Amino acid sequence: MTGEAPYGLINDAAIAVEGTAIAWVGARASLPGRYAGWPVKDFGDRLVTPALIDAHTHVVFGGNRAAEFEMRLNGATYEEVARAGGGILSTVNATRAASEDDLLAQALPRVDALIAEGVTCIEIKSGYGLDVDTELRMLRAARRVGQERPIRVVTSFLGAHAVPPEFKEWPDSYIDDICIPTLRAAHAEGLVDAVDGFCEGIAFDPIQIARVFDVAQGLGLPVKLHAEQLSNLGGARLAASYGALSADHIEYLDADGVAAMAGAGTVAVLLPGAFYTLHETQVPPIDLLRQQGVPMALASDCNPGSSPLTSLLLTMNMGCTLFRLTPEEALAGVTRNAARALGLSDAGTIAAGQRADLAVWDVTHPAELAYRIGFNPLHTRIFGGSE
Ligand code: DI6
Ligand code: FE
Repeated sequence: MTGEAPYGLINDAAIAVEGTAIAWVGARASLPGRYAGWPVKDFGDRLVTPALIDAHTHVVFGGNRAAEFEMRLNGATYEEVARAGGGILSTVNATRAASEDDLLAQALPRVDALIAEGVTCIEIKSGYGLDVDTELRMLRAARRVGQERPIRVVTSFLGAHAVPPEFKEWPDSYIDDICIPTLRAAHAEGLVDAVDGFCEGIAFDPIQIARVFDVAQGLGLPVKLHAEQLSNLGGARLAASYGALSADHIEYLDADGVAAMAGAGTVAVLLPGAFYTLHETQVPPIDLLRQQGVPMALASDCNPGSSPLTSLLLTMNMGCTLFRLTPEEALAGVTRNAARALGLSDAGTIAAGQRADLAVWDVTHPAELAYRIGFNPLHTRIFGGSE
């Protein structure tokens, strides 16, 4: 998947893998002589792509929200759901009540579903603890996912996800007295690869997010932001001003925000699972992002409320059907641009020097990956050169 052809496709290709990395890729007829006699794995006429990368997930959390899903479909109002203990705070309560082992055990089946579709790298956020101990416990469980399974885990600290009930009237105090000290503690423990926030009327405003980002910058950590999901607060512009890796959701992003992201090289992470689950009708400004050359990634946003989704293939289909991405953009969105959204330069493409993280598919054309609904054509998943 390099070169100029659509998808960078090479027919009758060979990939030389040495240890955990790709050493050479090209037409089989041009394979350098020094690989003669090496062990060969013949995948026939199957398609090989970079392994998939899920660049935005909340797979570590306690409990689920199926009961609230059912209540709403039986006619309960938002208020009734909230009074019955539903919504994001029900996940905070269930996560606070869960041990690190519980959190890990609950996350692994979700991760396994992703792995079964050829995912070899996943971002995992904190943000359902909203207190020091639980945020740290979530991040420790996230790190352990990468020890328990053959998958690379990249963590994001999302202390600024929601205002916890005990700080309902004092969101600024939550940011200064809990969120920021927790970020420092998590960083000191080596648990944080990036810092995220939720910039929204129901969460934190740009001034509060900026306080968290200032600390991230001081610690040398990259930032990213849930921005413009339900309204436009200028979150993407703020994120871009900090050189953010990505701005995520962005249904309500405007032209200024797109220009700011283009200028900063900030990736647009599109989350069609949340769009679908929330019956959103405002589509992200795909044409503007294309025109301005903003790289677009696609991710599951796997979370118990707005996107209980553990399929990147379905995410690709939704990206095409709901957002009108091309199948080629969808594939780039879960490979090359997903890697970029995580700041990874050694993943997401098939090229010499990259990690040998590959997916082999029982399809004849790459468009089939996004085209089918609820079908998994994965043949072989290769993680760091190993099946
Ligand atoms: N945006 C979302 O869609 C989720 N978090 C966020 O920042 C919702 C999380 C939840 O409802 O549990
Ligand atoms: Fe999210």
